[in-house]
Amino acid sequence: MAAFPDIEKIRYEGPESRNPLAFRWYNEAEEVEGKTMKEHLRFSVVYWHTFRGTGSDPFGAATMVRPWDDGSDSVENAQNRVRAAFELIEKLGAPYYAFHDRDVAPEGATLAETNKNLDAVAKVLKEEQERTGVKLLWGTANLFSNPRYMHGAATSCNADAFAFAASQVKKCLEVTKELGGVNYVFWGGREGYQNLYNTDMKRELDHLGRFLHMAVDYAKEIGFTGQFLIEPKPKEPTKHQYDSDAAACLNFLRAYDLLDHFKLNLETNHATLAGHEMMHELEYAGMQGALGSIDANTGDLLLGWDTDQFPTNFYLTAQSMSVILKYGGLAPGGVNFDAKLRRESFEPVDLFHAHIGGMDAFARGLKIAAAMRKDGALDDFVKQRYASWDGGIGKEVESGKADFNTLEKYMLDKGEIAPNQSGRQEMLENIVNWYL
Ligand code: XLS
Ligand code: NI
Ligand code: NI
Repeated sequence: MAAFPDIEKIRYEGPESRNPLAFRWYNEAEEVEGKTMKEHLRFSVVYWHTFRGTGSDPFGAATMVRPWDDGSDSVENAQNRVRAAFELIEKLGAPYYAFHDRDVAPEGATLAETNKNLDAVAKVLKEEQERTGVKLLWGTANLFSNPRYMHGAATSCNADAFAFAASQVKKCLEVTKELGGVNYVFWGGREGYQNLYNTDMKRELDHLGRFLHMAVDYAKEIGFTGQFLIEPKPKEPTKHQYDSDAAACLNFLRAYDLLDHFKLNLETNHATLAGHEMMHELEYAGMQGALGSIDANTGDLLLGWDTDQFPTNFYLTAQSMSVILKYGGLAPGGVNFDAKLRRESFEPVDLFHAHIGGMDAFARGLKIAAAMRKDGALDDFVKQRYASWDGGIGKEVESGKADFNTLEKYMLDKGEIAPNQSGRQEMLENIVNWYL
């Protein structure tokens, strides 16, 4: 039985279309900078929000009661849900999906039973992947929901929690490999702390480093070749999350000699929670060769938590895509909609509206970014702004020829610096608006 019987495959109808169940910008075969939109954007649907989100919040119960879900925790129900999920993903024309082990299959009474449940659901995931051609962008282990992880997983004070988490990641890596996953994500859910009075931070970080090395070793052992990604996020659920932003993650990876094995999965709402724009996080990762993938969503300026809304703002997507294009794209990563419906949007069709909006926003952002890059208005300005480094004293500094003595001599002779020039921020902001 179809989960979405009234909805047909979503088609591209162009910017003039007034059909809310059609794409106005996402035309998967359209080429931009020599690649199709499908190749650039590599859209992915998340299993957790889209198929396990219920709309419950601390003030009220579930609002999203799905007709295909019997509400039980049975393996059979989990398998049926997979079929509904793939119907949606296929009708959207998204080439990828992503999951946590615990979203797709119920936890059993023992680890062995839990693993068995996961295998039973993975079998249906594989069938559906083969039936539809939809692929797995990434798998990840949920190391934060179960109360056993109250103090963290790899950074728990309880060594058994570390061992359990390791077993869970081991299994999840095997399943991700079996399903042909092209990445594997580590989001440090409860890897952080609330208070230093009870926390040995150095010891916890050493353990996290060990844990990730073990994961690297195990991937090698089983021949999993997908890209490993760390997903930064500050202050939620713990006050001090260890992976708080791109810079903190890269410093950690460097300190524990893991830089060669990991890139970053950057999420828009996490960037803003960290006090950064998404563009900053993308640029920071990109310049260090660590731009892996993105969790595409948006926050709400008036609310201070991870509201995980679908992105609809062309300005934001154009900014993101301009940095992504600059660093040569995301592959094998993608644009993963780690986003959820508002509690009031409880009907199945809302899942389509949300994804259509997100996909169109990124397609439009891609076109805007490509148009700006073609004209080179910003690039030329930036290049010209740093022209003093292309020759003379600037070049001597950059090439390592100058030192404090030569610089002092240069300045004593010259007396004062060359006049500064305007940064022209307002003009540049206006130029960006030409393209919107
Ligand atoms: C939570 C994170 C999470 C990761 C995957 O805030 O975004 O959903 O993407 O564990
Ligand atoms: Ni995320
Ligand atoms: Ni998030």
